[in-house]
Parts: sequence; C-alpha cells; structure tokens
Amino acid sequence: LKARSKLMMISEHGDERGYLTVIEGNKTIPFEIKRVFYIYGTKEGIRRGFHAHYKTKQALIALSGSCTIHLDNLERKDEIKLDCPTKILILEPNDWHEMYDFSVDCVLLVLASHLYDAEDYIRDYELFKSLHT
Ligand code: T46
Repeated sequence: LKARSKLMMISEHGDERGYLTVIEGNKTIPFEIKRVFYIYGTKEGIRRGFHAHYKTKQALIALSGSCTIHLDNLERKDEIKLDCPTKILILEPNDWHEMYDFSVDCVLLVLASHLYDAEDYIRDYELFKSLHT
C-alpha cells in the first residue's frame, strides 16, 4: 500500500503579543529535518513542481498567503489548499505534486528529510507511472 500524504493542523501559542507556532523533527512531523527551503515571489499563473521523489519526505506550510497543491499517487488525486501557518501538508515521496494558485504574498516553507539531490527527483510522468503500477 502506498503511503498517503496527509494534512495536519498544529497548535499555536497565542497570547496578547500574537502567535508562535513550533515544528519539531521526529515529533510534530514524522521525520528528521535535514533541509529547509522556501518559495516566494511566485509570479501570477505559475505552476511549479511536476515531480515525485524516490525517498525525500517533505512538510509544506504556507507561512503567509496561500497556494494549492495538486497530489497524484495514481490511486487518487487531491487538491489541497494551504492558507494558514498552522496547516501542514506531509508530502510522501510517492505523490506526484504540482503547486499553483500562489497568492502574491505566499511564502511556502518546505522542510525536507534529505539533503538536496537532483537524482531523487522523478520528473517524467510516464516513468513515475511505470514505477508505481
Ligand atoms: C519539491 C517542491 C515542493 C537547490 O539547489 N537545492 C534545493 O534544495 C532545492 C529545493 C532546489 N534547488 C535548485 C534546483 C533548481 O535549480 O533550485 C531550483 C528550483 O528548484 P525546483 O525547480 O526543483 O523547484 P520546484 O518548486 O519545482 O520544487 C521544489 C523542490 O525542488 C521539490 O523537492 O518537492 O518544491
């Protein structure tokens, strides 16, 4: 059975000063965090991603603004809107993903389980299908 990407809500610490939200590796999210990157200043109408991974697990959070994530694990397709900093998408490597509908103020934070490795990307949908069927 394929691991399913899932949406999680995490709690926030709020007081009269505002809010603070924390993510701990192997605790809040189910992997150790080896790499952090963020996507911002995305131009209107842009769609990014178009790949799956061999092993990298990721956690996606829209720290500001919003965007939508298209997921496809060949058994099902989902569209997930990330629009608040306490909503986390745990993205499994076996999900083909595309990100779109970025608001101009969107800052998409990504926490990854592995260091960057171009060889970990499956960028050909036909190859993705053949590996997963
Ligand atoms: C993913 C989605 C959610 C690096 O040099 N190191 C890195 O760690 C990353 C993530 C990217 N790059 C370079 C590779 C490209 O020249 O930055 C450039 C843009 O990366 P890419 O075209 O892969 O960006 P997206 O938005 O298509 O995908 C990214 C992640 O790469 C990917 O793992 O799952 O965000």
